[in-house]
Amino acid sequence: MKLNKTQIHDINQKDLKSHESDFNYLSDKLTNKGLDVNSIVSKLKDFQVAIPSWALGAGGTRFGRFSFYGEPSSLEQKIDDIGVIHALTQTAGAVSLHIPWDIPSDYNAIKEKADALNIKFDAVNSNTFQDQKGAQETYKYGSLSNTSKAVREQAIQHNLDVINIGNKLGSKALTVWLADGSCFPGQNNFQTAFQNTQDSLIDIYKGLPDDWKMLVEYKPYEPNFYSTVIQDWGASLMLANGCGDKAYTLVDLGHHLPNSNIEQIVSILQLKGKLGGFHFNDSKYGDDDLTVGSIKPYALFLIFNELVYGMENNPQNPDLAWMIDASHNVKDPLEDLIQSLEAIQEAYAKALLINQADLKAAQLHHDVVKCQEILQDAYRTDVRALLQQARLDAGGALSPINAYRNLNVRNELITERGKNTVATGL
Ligand SMILES: [Mn+2]
Repeated sequence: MKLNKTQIHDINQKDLKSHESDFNYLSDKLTNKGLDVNSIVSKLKDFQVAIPSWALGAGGTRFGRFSFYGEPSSLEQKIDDIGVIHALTQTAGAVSLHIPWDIPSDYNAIKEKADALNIKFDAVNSNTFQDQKGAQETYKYGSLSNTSKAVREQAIQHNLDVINIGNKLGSKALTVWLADGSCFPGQNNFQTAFQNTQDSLIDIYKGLPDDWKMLVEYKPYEPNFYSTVIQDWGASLMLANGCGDKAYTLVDLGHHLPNSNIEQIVSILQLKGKLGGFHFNDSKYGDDDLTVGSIKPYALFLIFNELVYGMENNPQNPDLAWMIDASHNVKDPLEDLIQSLEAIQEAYAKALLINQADLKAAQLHHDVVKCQEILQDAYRTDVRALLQQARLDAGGALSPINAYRNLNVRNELITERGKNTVATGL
């Protein structure tokens, strides 16, 4: 299924008048505060977030999996689905592939399809957290950290293969997330596991093309419940530093212990020029992979405040790889991704409203109340008209969810693909 601009344009007509009045009202208000509304709208238009190839089907848990029907059963169909999301939101102009779940069978055909839908290939993700069909060695007791050299070599080779696949598609980054760790005290020697991981990452790094980045993702627990080899940003940063300039830390919102100050983490990593990528989701308890902004929207805004500050003040930090890393059981996955994209844009837009000069002045005068007023004034502003304007300018939908429903996308997909298709992934 492919949406065209005319369909979206027609649906927009109904809400155009009320949008214009909302936008003009907000635009006047912000302009009076000294903000450049055009520049904010243009930044929102430029902000693109990669959709992971595994989020387009219903996510399962270890207790079950409930399909939403019409799921994509091939990489081609996954790209089609991202094309639908991108046509509506104009924010999802990239895909992040998971290997081996999504190895292209015809590289040129996939590239042409993505090109036609305006979708780029963002970071490629390796998978050494489950055994692959026909593999010689098992990752049951770890991959890059394993005490067995043969296992480590197999895992290193897999990552090199992933780089090779990504290279053929135009990707420029490899994301490494390891499930490696231990479930019980005494099971692993922490130092051996860490050193093996460092040595393995260095071997992978040697195979990285010059214009590529390696993104090292961390996570405190799960699937291992006593220790994880790359458990936090400190471990990730040490490993990245041990590899070289092209290796960076990747922050995933859900990969923190409760109440971690994630905004402080991203801030300091940008200061050190070592924040490489960011995975969006939301969580109540752990790595819940819930829709972005559904549980802690204020925390997301505070993170964006630091990201915006970093993007403007830290030239030593490269452009970030943005990706949604969420997937679950109870929503139409495409609607869920649309909601996530909206929440990301909303937090970004609010952060762009913060007057950084005023905030700095209030900080210098130790005016704590004023500091909070500045942040919360931005947070309490309803910025949805800015998001709508950015989408409208780019040919997207004023309300992507309404348009998705009015165009009957899910029913069309079920008619096209049937009820029994299953997307590859977890
Ligand atoms: Mn992630």
